[in-house]
Amino acid sequence: MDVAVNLPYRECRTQPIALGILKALMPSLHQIDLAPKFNDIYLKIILGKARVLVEKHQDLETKRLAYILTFFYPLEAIFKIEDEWDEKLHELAYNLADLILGYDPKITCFSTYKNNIGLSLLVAKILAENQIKSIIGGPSILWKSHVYAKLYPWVSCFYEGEAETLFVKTFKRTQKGEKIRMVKAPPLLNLNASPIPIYDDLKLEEYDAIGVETQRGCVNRCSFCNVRFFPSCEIYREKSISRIVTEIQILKNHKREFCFCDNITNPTPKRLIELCKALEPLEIRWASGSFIPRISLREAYWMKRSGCFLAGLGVETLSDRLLKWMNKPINWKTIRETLANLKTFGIKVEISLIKGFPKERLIDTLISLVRLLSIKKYISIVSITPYYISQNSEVYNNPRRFNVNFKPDCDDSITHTTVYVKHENKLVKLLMDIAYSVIENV
Ligand code: B12
Ligand code: SF4
Repeated sequence: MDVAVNLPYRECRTQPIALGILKALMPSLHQIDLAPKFNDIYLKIILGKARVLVEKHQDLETKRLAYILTFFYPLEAIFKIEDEWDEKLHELAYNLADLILGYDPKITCFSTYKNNIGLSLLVAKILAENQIKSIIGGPSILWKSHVYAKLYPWVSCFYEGEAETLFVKTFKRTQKGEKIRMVKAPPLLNLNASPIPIYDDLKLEEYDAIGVETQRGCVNRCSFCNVRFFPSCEIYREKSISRIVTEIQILKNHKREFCFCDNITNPTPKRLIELCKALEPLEIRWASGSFIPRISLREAYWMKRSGCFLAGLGVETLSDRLLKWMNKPINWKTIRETLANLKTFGIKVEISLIKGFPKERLIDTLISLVRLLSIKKYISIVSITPYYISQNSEVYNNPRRFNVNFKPDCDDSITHTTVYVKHENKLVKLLMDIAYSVIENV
């Protein structure tokens, strides 16, 4: 039986939607999500390797550390075993391959993120040694499938873009024994034409919430983000409200908690209110991690009425100066009002911040700290992500504007990030680190 697989490490709060779409397109595929069972062990291996590398390379700008900082196991480990952590990685890959072999597939389709692409390549290699073909797709295959095809000859096909348009054709050609190597699939123009995902082989009850897409792409242009260059996010598209309702009606037989797996859940107040009004009669509970903190009292009211219990806000910083550099369409006033409005209706809030954006000065960090203390009562969780340069983002395309210098040979084709040189005053850096450690514990 051919299989569609998701390997660790992928957070298991929601089921992998891509596997649901692959099954809907090709019902004979069996879905296997190995993340819930193996995430912990894989994370332990990544962190073990990270410790070794940090001790070995004091220079935090090395490529290998850039990988590790984004939970990425160094790809060299596919070819050579250097220490006990590489050994553990290979042992895990053999275990995972054994589990997949138990289904006796001829073709394995991997859905990959940058966090599990290395492991997926390694498992695909073991499967290839057993004459099993593989197709690898997902957001880790962005626009450089030709690089992957050259580096990893054992993979039958690297698939760039949305499965809806060319997956079935690609699968059938692979089945016939054609050597395709790579596919650049065009985007699906009408998102309502994406099939309703089927999760027959996954236990949806095991996840915290059921993930649903309401849109793809994003209407904003934040300077640190490259999402609009993702083959699946180049064009902003929305599912119709009635289509979203149909999907949820089917899935709510399994669970009543939902999570919108979007880049942006509130593109406009009109769309958000329409969505909430349509969700209200369904009597579900829902969350989303992708809100722009620009939510009025009326929107907050409808969010609550329709069952919203958690709003994740892309705040990034509380300094207006830095928000302008980030080209984020918000400011301290909209952030503060949004938090108060959500609090009025008892919606829990998680805010995300970026640490170390190139234009960040000590004063910005201190402003964030002081302001955060003043709004502490509105926030349940603060999550901080260290800044790294995403290729094709505005910062990457205009490094001079952001005072960024790249190292030679600094583009990484696999993580789609870039290592850069930062000229920092050590004392300033220390003070910023202290401020962020306070922010983290607010
Ligand atoms: C929801 C979401 C989350 C949620 C839930 C994830 C989950 N379910 O486990 C949460 C909040 C937990 C999360 C966390 C993180 N996430 Co996240 N997340 C997303 C988001 C917004 C949607 C994912 C989704 O379900 N999309 C819907 C499905 C249908 O899209 P898809 O998987 O891309 O599949 C389509 C195609 O890619 C293709 N396809 C997919 N698989 C396959 C396989 C084959 C064989 C083929 C042919 C085609 C194919 O067809 C599908 C249909 O068109 C994406 C952004 C985005 N818009 O994709 C980021 C994204 C996936 N996350 C990302 C990251 C980096 C993270 C974090 C590491 C962030 C952090 N700094 O901590 C963490 C940890 C990730 C982890 N270990 O799980 C990155 C991944 C980057 C990359 N290049 O791989 C993305 C792309 C965001 C970004 N712009 O950087 N995330
Ligand atoms: S950071 Fe979020 S809001 Fe900004 S462009 Fe990227 S996906 Fe859109």
